[in-house]
Amino acid sequence: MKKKTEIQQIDLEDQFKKLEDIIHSSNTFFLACHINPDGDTIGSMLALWSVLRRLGKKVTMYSQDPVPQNLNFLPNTCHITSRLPRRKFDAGIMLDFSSPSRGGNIASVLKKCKNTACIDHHKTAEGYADINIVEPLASSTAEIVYRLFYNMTAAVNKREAAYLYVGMVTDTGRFMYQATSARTMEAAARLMETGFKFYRINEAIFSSKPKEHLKILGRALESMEIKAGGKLAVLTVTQKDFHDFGANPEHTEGVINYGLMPYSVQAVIMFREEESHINVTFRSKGLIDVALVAKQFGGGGHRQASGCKMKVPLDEAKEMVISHVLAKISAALEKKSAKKNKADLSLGKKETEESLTAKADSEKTNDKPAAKTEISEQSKEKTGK
Ligand SMILES: [Mn+2]
Repeated sequence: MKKKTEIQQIDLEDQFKKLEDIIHSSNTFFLACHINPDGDTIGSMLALWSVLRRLGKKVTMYSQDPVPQNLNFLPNTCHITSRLPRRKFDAGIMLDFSSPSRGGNIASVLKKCKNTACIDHHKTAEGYADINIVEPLASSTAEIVYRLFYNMTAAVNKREAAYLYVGMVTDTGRFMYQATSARTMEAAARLMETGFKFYRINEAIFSSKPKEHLKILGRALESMEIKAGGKLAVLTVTQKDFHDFGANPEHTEGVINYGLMPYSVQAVIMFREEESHINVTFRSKGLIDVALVAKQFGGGGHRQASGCKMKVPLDEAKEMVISHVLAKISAALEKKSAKKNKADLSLGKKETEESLTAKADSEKTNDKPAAKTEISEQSKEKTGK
């Protein structure tokens, strides 16, 4: 296990170096974010755009879909175009997506790029570019872009730091999800040192919502079905819901997370009925791997957050997906209880020995607390100097 990570990291450093070389030897860049863009893909793209421009490069930022309203406050989003360029580029860099189709209709542009690179943290990344900086352990693409700049010794300015912070704080759910690491916090800390107003960003992103979002949230919560003895929550948002409030799919962002809130729930599925297909998203607390579930239906993502699209009627999609997830949950529970039984059996043998040693230990450690206080006071004195 450890070996594998090490090999992966050596490869990654190699890929970083290759991208750095391409950045230095190229003049024109095509940057692309994924469809239905989020804070990570937009923040990473803006940061890279800004640094490349400071290096004197010509950079085009492309997003097939418009920048979501809650990110519009970011400076320079007006430079993101939704018109597919026809010209050639020295390099095309794709940010935060695991397969080229997630970038929308960019295939024709990629063909005209001398070199292509992908910077991503999705487990299901296909390695579709010439250079693939894919780090599934990273919290966000922004965290990887931070490392790229660090390796390039490109110091980020206040604004670039804010862009990368946006990517990290959104993809980690405010540094809450499991993918958040000491490395993430360290990167965020270094970014904060530039002095941008992170509280303004947090407020703009997390405390301000369009009323359509709140209305859709209400409907989604009302639709909540609890299954698998409380382990699974299912949320459904229909076309009627969208029509009733003049809302669109963008207004369901973050709604799925409420499905994980009931105490016993381990996983949540949200079905969103769109005009041409059913969008299905998954979240898991870890009992089941929802990246695998999504893959089963042609999608992808992470162990704890994933999604897929299905071209069947809503009822059919629900039936297929829910029965698949229920089977996964019961298999996981069976596996868990088999493991526990095994552990209980071997514990039963040891238990008597252990409780005896524990008793003996507690008898001889009467003076332990005092010793501990002494040590901590000593170290306090030390750090005080
Ligand atoms: Mn991301």
